[in-house]
Amino acid sequence: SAGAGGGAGGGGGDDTITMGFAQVGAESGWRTANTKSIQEAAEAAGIELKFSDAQQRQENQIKAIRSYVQQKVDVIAFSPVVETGWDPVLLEAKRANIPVILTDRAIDSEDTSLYKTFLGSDFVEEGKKAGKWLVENTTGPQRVVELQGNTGAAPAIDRKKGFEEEIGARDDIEIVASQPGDFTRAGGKQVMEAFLRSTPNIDVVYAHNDDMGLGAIEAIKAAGKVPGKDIKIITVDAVKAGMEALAKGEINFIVECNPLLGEQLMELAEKVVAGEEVPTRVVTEEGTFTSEQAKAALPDRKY
Ligand code: GYE
Repeated sequence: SAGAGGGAGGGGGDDTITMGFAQVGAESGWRTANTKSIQEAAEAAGIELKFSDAQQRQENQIKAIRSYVQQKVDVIAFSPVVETGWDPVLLEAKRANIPVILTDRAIDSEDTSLYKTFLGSDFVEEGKKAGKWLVENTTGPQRVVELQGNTGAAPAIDRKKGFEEEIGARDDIEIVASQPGDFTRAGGKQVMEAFLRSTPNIDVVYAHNDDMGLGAIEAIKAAGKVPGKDIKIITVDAVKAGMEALAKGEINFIVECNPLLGEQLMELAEKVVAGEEVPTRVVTEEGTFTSEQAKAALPDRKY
């Protein structure tokens, strides 16, 4: 189905699948790797991809989804920038009989008929792994500052929740400040600079992603302190720049979050378009890294 004879894209006529994908943005190394994975997997599967970047704004994502409905794509996939507020636009897709796949991030809606499946990580579990490391690898009082992802995003909400659950095991670990740094390096740096001015005796930074942790490293160095030693750093993602900082000892522990979802997404899309049953939840498998493990893993790291 090379599109000969009037199949002007948009899911009509031939058997080429057209997918509309509404991406969150390009805020982090994770997101860049995720976008690349989706574009490459679509190409490999022969799926025609319409791709949009919402620059971390929900209204842009809603507009993109609406335009995919108008273009009558075969399937819509998106990674919701925040959890709430999706019902109206997803109802439009449902009424147009266009299946929706959530990828990477979930939505908060009572109506589970609005999407076919959700492919992505268990963010609560990631937060727990971060908290568990801190509980098991430190002694004595720990004053923690937290750099959150963007307000209302599933990974920000869940990574906070899982972390808090685990550190509850120790009375002497306390989150003394917590602010959103929007999953960006610049955001992490700015919030960390403010924390260093306002909050005495910081022992630990818990950043919801590598990029914010890398921004925090810059702020800590600028304040004349040694990242990884004077102030310990725990992050989530395990992108290359994060792993390099971990190998150097500037980050102490990283919880992995796998961005390479493209192939699984295309497989799910093919099934959903063919009307086959798919599981309603597909969880990504992932691990954690210490500094030694980062050194060993880096040479083969793809992103
Ligand atoms: O951890 C962060 C990105 O939704 C899992 O979004 C994703 C998160 C990822 O900006 O780096």
